[in-house]
Amino acid sequence: MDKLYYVTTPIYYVNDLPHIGTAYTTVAADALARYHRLKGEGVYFLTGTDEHGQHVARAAERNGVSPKEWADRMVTHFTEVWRRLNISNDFFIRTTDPRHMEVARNFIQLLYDKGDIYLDTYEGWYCVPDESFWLPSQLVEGKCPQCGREVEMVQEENYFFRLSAYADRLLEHISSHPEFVQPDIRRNEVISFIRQGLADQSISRKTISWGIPLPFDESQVMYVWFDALLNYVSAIDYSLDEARFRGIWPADVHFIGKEILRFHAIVWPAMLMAADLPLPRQVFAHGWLTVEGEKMSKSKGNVISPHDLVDEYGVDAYRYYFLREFSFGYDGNFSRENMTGRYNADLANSLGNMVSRVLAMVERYRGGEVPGPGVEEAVDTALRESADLAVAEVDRCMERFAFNEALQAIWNFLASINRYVDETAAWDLAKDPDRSDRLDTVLYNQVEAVRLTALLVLPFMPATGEGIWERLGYRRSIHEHHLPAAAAWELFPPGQKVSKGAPLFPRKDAAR
Ligand code: ME8
Repeated sequence: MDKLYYVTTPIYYVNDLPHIGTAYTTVAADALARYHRLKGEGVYFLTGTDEHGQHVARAAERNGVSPKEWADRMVTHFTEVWRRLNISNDFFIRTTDPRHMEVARNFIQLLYDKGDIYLDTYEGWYCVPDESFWLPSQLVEGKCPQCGREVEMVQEENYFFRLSAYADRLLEHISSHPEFVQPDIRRNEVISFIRQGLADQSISRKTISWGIPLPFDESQVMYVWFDALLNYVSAIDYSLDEARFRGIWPADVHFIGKEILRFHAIVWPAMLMAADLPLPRQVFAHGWLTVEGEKMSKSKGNVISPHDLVDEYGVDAYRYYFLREFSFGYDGNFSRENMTGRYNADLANSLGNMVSRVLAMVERYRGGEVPGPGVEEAVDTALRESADLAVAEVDRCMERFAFNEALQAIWNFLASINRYVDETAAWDLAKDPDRSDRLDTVLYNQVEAVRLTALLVLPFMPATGEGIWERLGYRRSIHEHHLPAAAAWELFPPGQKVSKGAPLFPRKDAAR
């Protein structure tokens, strides 16, 4: 069997509720996973939660419950929001899963046995919310250089991973595999960071008890980042089921936010090299979203829950907006006005109205039964060609995770369909009984274009793809059809009955 296409999101800390930032990565990974399934490939899509560490222990304490109880309570917010956003993950990993803990212990033991782990004294700063160690020289005005919050002095005997020993190999790998860290700006950042010299990484904590005990020294627990990174291999049974592991690893892509690049593009590959495991094919770091121009933060009270937006716009409009509006890889700014504008222009008008118009015409002129096509004219050829172009272009864009460009290509096709509907003017043809054959062809082509639309939007807007498919009268699921074969023109079976159904995206009042 072919190796599965393996895509991951970061595993999110259970302390924060999921918000539009965490959902951004997850929705993008979902669209990618669904696109590969649409192409008939086997896919493994992983997300989950990061549950150990000092800040989780402290939050639990503040709330008067054990860390595990706290994690159990918080994790339901994640599973619930992913269900609502129609996230099709194949597994949900929790770092408190006994299997994960077993794999993490096997892994660290292996590195210890190979001599890549040693005991030393750590003295430096620690940012608890970010769970990151910092050297005095790295602090910015005495605060965490990452998040600007207070840091704490840590002085304890820790185990260290010989990260420095892998610097040359890492540089070599990144240089000879330009696709390994993307986008290029992140790749350059990683290269210059490694060139400055890598310090060995503390990978255990002595004064913390909420974590995975080290197998070779039960008085210490694994550093939460070492533990967390291992989720990518524990979920697929590294060291437990070799055949399963080899059928999925290496990851095709780890989607992450740019702030956790170093862990994924330096520490993680070095850990894998130390364990003699193949490296992921790519680490792709996307940008950060702001809200109405500001960084999201609990203290500002501007954190947006996906639930609120889904209540307001619906799940597919949510997914569409975030993938269409922002260029994956770069920072972006969320605004409600902008989302409403896109909803009305792109979804209510270009997509929703077009589907309704086309199906209403088949109902009106042919009692809902789609006629067979006749002789092709130039305008029909142009429509068919724009469909082919969209299918090819979407594939090229998805190859490089350019979700917004893929959607742009689909919307170019929708513009062609709308043009075709206007130019062929079925309503005029319907008045002339001599042009009945031509009307058949026009109606058929319009429906065929709607069929392709359903397939193309499916990874981005699964419920919409399914909803259009149903309106097209198919009994078998859209998920049984795969690209590129299903994109061939004239596959719609003449005689099948379609129905207009309810509007897909009712217009929104802009004055909200
Ligand atoms: O870092 N814009 O978890 P985390 C875009 N547990 N993406 C955002 C975002 C924003 N404003 N805010 C968060 C951790 N994200 C670790 C990861 S992985 C082995 C361990 C997304 O809960 C983005 O993907 O802080 C970012 O990398 C992630 O959430 C951080 O989630």
